[in-house]
Amino acid sequence: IKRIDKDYIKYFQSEAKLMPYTWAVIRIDGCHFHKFADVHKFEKPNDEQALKLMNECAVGVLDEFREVIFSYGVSDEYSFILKRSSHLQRTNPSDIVSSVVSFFTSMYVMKWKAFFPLTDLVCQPSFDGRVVCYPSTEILRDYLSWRQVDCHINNQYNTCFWMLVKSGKSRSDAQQILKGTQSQEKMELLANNFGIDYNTIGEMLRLGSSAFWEEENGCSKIVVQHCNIIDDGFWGAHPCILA
Ligand code: DGT
Ligand code: MG
Ligand code: MG
Ligand code: MG
Repeated sequence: IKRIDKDYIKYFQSEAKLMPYTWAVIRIDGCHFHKFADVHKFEKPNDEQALKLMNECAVGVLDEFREVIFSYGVSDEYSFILKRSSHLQRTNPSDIVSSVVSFFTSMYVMKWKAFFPLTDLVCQPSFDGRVVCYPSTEILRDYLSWRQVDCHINNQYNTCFWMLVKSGKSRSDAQQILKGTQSQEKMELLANNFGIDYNTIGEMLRLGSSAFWEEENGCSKIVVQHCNIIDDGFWGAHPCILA
């Protein structure tokens, strides 16, 4: 048997590391979930069970990867924030991302029936993932705000779009009606045409979901809340998360 110098082979492995003392964010996103949602007949624009399944998987990730201190999810994506001093930050980024992605995906499959008892899982869900390091808490907060603003904009648009379509408009007509409209106009469209006060739509749909560790009566547990993470209020009430 030919003997191979192991150091020589290892030389080809990339040793890129996460930047130390930064906030590392792993964001996973469902692959082709447009199709996955159609195939499994997810409700439009939002399927509450599908979102709750995502939240359950996120709770599983927090429980398994104790370096994750906060997570935020919307639609088919979830962002996981690693503690700044996390030992994971000293390992290879691809190890962390692939571990979280594979754990999340298998959890999604394992928990499927609990959330969709009447729907068979007929194709494999898969997720992609990436990790990005943010050098300051301020930039991390901006990142989270960006995701929550995205949630708001998409949800408002999709709510209007599907109300128009369900009321008999064609998809292209609905698109045309909404083209260039501002947030306020969309609120008025929902109120005037459908009697819907946008602000009364479920918090999970409007604000997305945050899963994080919370201290309660002396013991820590993972909670899922639907709160405003853009304003200072939430962070002021939970100073330990980004300490
Ligand atoms: P990708 O990420 O490039 O592989 O492609 P997609 O199709 O996953 O696109 P993405 O991630 O930009 O958008 C998420 C898609 O997932 C969106 O087009 C609709 C679908 N989706 C997510 N949540 C729901 C839901 O609650 N109900 C329905 N009907 N569809 C959903
Ligand atoms: Mg994607
Ligand atoms: Mg996707
Ligand atoms: Mg997505």
